[in-house]
Amino acid sequence: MSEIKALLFDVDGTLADTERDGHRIAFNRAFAQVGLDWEWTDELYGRLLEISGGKERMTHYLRHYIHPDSEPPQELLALIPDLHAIKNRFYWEMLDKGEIGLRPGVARLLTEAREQGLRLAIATTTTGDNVRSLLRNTLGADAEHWFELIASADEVANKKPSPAVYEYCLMRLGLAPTECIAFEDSENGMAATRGAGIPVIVTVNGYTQDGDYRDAELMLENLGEPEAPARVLGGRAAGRVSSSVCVDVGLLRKLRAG
Ligand code: XBP
Ligand code: MG
Repeated sequence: MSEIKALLFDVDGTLADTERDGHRIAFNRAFAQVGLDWEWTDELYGRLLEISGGKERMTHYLRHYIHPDSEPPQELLALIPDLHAIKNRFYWEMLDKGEIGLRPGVARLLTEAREQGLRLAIATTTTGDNVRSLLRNTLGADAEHWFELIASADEVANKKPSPAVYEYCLMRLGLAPTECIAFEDSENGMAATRGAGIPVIVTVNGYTQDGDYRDAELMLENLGEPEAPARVLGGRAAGRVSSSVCVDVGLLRKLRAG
């Protein structure tokens, strides 16, 4: 069994709960700013999250919810890139104001992994600018340099569930899939890791908790903290760990040892 050399992190939903109270709000502000009466409620956004990528999500909404029976007007389709840029500006504003924090255990595990010499990378379908803004505002000015690689929609066009972003990480890091562990929060994310052959730990959130994560090593409520361990909800290795855990490098090595 190979030794763990790198941890690969998804961003939205995994490092932070950015979707419901971050991107969703920012999308709605962008719609209002350009005079569209679209409103993505909490419930609707949960359904739209099936589509990875903000531009793809808006295009899907336009085609399937606003114009289900005909081709949407060209001017609306052409507006999507601008809407996405406006949405991201509202999103950065929220991050700059400190309105979005990291999920439990994330800062702790990243810090410990660095101390133990593990390599770190990001594998996301959002943009590099969004990742850097989140890292800067939650972990500090130099946090983007904690990661040897930020693989985002800027580098890889095919979004999750495609394994492309994880395959790109493996290629850039020069590692075999079994030398890595990925962290994801959703079925699309897990499918991307599995397509690349990388073992995955899934920390679910309100939008993703009903998914099927039997192929994950562990399905958890979050990464846990020593004083507040996270409940183990499923996964292939669930029988080999306690009913609640704090995910640290020791636990990751234990999982790997089988
Ligand atoms: C999640 C996504 C993204 C975000 C919005 O990415 O699918 O589309 O919802 O970000 P991941 P953008 O979980 O892979 O980090 O608007 O930049 O796409
Ligand atoms: Mg995610």
